Amino acid sequence: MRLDYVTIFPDFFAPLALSLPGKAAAKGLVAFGVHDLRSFTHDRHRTVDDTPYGGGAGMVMKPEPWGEAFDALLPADTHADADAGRPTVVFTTPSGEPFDQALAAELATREHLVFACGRYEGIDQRVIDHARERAEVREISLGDYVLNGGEVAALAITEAVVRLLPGFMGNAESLVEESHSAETGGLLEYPVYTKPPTWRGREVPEVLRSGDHGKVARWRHEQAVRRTAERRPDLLAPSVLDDGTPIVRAV
Ligand code: 6GU
Repeated sequence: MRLDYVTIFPDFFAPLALSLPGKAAAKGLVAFGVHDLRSFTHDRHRTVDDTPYGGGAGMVMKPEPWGEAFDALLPADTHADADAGRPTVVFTTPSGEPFDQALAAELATREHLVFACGRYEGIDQRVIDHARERAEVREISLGDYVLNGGEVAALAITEAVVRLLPGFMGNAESLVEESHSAETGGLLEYPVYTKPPTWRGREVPEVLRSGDHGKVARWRHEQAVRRTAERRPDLLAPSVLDDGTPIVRAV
């Protein structure tokens, strides 16, 4: 997989050389390219923003540097209605579709991701519309809060995607059991413990030291359901229909 980043803050992407993404690059599983949007400007001040048409606060990112960046990073060839095999351009924006594990898994199937990191009040809409003629376009948000720019979001999405690539994780099982995987029914992870058995007066739950694998599995499932109900009730299947009728499941 190839991943490119277009940004006015290339230094934000230094961490790609570290940790898991860095190891994946060293193994040749992924290749990263970081591109300074200002290198696609031609004026003395390397201008990337301007005032919004229609008025209002803040500045909007100008279309021309983005167009040149896409000319450099995307094939000119357009198969307007066939996304298969085209690069995917990810615009990081608080007004995008919410990022989740399913979207990470979908992006992990792509050959080429290009992250367009917006700053200021956003990017001229024509840039997004133009990109759709040359690539699959996804506008993605990390959640319902506002970051100053899309760089940190692009890094977060990268880490979630790259760790799903075959050959990336040392232990494939830790991919299966973790929070939000479809395999655990979308429940949050149960609490985990390691040695010592007593630490600062706190004991590891007895069941985990019982050696009874069935009992351990049941305890973990119960803990996962309890945690999910408390912290993320939205992840649990509804227990009543819209009209209030209880849903009864066979156990
Ligand atoms: Cl992807 N970008 C920005 N700028 N803010 C965000 C976000 C993305 N997701 C949540 N807030």
